[in-house]
Amino acid sequence: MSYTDEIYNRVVEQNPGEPEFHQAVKEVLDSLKVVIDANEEKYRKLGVLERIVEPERIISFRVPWVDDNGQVQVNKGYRVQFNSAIGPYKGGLRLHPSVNQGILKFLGFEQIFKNSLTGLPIGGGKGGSNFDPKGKSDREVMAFCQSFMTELSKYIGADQDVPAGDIGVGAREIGYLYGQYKRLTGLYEGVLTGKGLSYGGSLIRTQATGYGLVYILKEMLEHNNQSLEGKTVVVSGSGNVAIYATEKAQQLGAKVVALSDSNGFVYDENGINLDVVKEIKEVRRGRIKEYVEKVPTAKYTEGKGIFKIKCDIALPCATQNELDLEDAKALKANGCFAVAEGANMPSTREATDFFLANDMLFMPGKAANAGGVATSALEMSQNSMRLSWTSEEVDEKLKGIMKGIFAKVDAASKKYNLEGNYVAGANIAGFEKVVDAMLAQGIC
Ligand code: NDP
Ligand code: 2IT
Repeated sequence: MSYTDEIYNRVVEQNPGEPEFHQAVKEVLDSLKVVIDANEEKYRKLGVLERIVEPERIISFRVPWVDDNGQVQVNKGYRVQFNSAIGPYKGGLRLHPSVNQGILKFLGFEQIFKNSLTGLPIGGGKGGSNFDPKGKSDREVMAFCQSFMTELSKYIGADQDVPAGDIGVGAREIGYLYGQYKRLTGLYEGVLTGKGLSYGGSLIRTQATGYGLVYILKEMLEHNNQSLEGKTVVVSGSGNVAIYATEKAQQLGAKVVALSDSNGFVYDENGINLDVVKEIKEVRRGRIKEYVEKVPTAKYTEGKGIFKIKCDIALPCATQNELDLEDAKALKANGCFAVAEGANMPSTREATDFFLANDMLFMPGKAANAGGVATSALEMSQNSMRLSWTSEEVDEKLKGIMKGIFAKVDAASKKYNLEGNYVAGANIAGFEKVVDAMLAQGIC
């Protein structure tokens, strides 16, 4: 049996009940076969793959807090510190009822290669809780965040592990977490990114994941003699990534016709009015179906089905495995020719394989959504220097980073005669830097 297959079997056996983690590991190992086979003896002896699939550390803890009725609630809290070969652990915190250790391991594993692709000195980590922020008062969210940070603060630091936002964690939550970290440690340092601009945040971080997604999409299209102008785009989700992907796609001349949330999706053939969406989602924390109250010509549909809408380009920006084989086939049948993932692993393995087998342009999340964490690393740099860059400066750096990621992914795919397979390219290019750093640092 090949070394990669052997390690995949070992991961399944040793990590029961963690299907998303198995899925993420399998995709990476399948891509790495061409690299590993050429150096199999050396990599086996050094236990490279055994080490890379095992988190350096997982911290799991109790998060007790008091709700508005005076009732004590208890949630599970986690931080997966996956790999620190190239820098301090870096990755978001997710607050969603579906969160469990397996999901955070998949996200932490993806983060290792994503962070490597940015070219910046950041290792891979992820954390979060099964706390559901939906319907909670600001005071309840603060009580949860303070309790969560009371435990987490023992394990993080500006040069150790630097969390940020993810699903359910935005500016409000980062603010409460930061305030509690400061009270507990007395340190005013860059321990979190995605901070508010008045206390050490970076301009453009809020927009960075969505903007970066569209920047690399543009690179991919131009490289393949296509352009974004005049194209019809479907974006799933309506959170941080979806909103700013829509904004940048519109600025660059595309028409975004649909957005969704976990209840359903809206279709607006005239192009989404983003001011309406921002007011619903960023100000009122409402549901996407409220869009049709403000724009009566738009249509709301309850449930799944956003990828059945006719489009040229699809940008899944909600959550893992939201786009399955049936969706992939519908996209192709409707003339969609390019997909770039704003979310982490939004396409199932079957959908990804379908895109690749049918010559669709496909940029996987670990390359396509890396602009968020890259700008987080820029926030860390600014905090260390005690300086702030202008929007233009950060945006220019972000553009350069996304261009650089496309070039690396493209070059790695060509090096192994897999031109156009950006899944293989991203996994290989991300892996090469991490493994080089790991081997240089000895057995650790
Ligand atoms: P938000 O919480 O801002 O928005 C999440 C969006 O996805 C909401 O519209 C939400 O709908 C929807 N969604 C979440 N979970 C589900 C689900 N189980 N089923 C259907 N829809 C769901 O999160 P972000 O925009 O920050 O994150 C979106 C994706 O992008 C995630 O995969 C995240 O890991 C990834 N990502 C985020 C980065 C960042 O900087 N924020 C960076 C890189 C990747 P609802 O409100 O109904 O729950
Ligand atoms: O998935 C991700 O890359 C993020 N949620 C952003 C992480 C970060 O540290 O900015």
